[in-house]
Amino acid sequence: MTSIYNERKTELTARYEKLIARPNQKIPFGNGIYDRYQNPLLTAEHAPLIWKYDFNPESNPFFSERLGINGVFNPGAIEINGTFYLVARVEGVDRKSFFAIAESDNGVEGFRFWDHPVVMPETEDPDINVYDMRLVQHEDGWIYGLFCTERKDPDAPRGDLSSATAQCGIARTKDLKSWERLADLKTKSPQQRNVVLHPEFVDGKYAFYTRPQDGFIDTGSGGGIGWGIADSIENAIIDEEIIVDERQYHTIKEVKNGQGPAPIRTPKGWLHIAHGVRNTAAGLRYVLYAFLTDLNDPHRVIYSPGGHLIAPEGEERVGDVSNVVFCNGVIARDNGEVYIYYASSDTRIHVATTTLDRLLDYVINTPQDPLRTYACVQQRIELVNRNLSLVK
Ligand code: M1P
Repeated sequence: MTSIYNERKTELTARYEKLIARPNQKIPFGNGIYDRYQNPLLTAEHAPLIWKYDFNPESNPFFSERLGINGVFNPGAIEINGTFYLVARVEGVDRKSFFAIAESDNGVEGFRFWDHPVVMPETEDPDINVYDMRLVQHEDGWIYGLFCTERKDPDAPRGDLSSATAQCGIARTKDLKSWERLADLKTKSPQQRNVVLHPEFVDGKYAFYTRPQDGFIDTGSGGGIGWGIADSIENAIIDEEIIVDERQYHTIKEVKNGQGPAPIRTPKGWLHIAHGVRNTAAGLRYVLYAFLTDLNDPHRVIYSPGGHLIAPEGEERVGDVSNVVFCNGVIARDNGEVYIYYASSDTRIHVATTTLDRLLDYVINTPQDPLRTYACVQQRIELVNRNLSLVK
């Protein structure tokens, strides 16, 4: 028995260390807007062995998994003193998600989880599941983590064990290690997901991007990326939500959309990355898109390029929830580099790197979706004709 224990532990440890040390290269010749990388940054296999195995040979003679990990995805992201931190959504094989922090020196490889997952305090109404943290360094000095807290719908009919309510949990920290849980955000919407704190005060108040919706999955009469103001963060209440970016028929955000990470302040406006969802015969398809809002009026869209910025490709298309890319973490460095952390198919985490200049060029110079085939063809013919006059 001890030999099985020793053999498996030694081999699995070596494989784990090799995985963490694996270099990651840019995939050459991208679309000019950003670069993808060969390997995902974090997967279920990146979960430390001490999270999964009982290391005592007497109680675990076969060195078998005791608490398996199903997926690692949808991370919040922040840079502190030159180190890149991801607060990943880690999903156990029991379907419950929790948060855990992984760090890297360069943001594209070498991410290693801390030994202990985040201990997120509960409110009086305990969360059944928590996920998708948006990390925000707010100008009030705190780092906030806003996330989805999910509980069983108290009004679900007897026997319905699937209906749930999603709301926005709020916690804050100074060091990513100890977290103070605040009251959940209150809005008039029965469901909230993809809520994000704006990094600056607006007229001395806290501003939020929201996603009001009627059902847990379906937006119903709701949807769109909303905007609301709260006097306090300790007991945040939004009385009125206005819609910043609406869903639209026959676009990438027809079924629903949601703010990604907190927007990035740029000289030209607030740069947003969001996700849009449409339905297909094969189920929902999630892609990422970008838009720019006014610096002094962060809920007013000033540029809105048509189509997606990132769509699932290759192995990204397959996973627990296939045909999904989702982003709730971005790092914009002082030197102009931008690291977009996105997850594919609710399974693994990737990075796309670019610069603020490239993203602004994309957002400002990419035409809007003209919403009709005829107009789309006209748009493309104009491009072709301009190009032909240049190449002749
Ligand atoms: O499964 C895809 C995504 O679905 C939800 O996003 P949304 O609320 O926009 O539908 C979230 O549960 C997200 O975590 C998940 O990746």
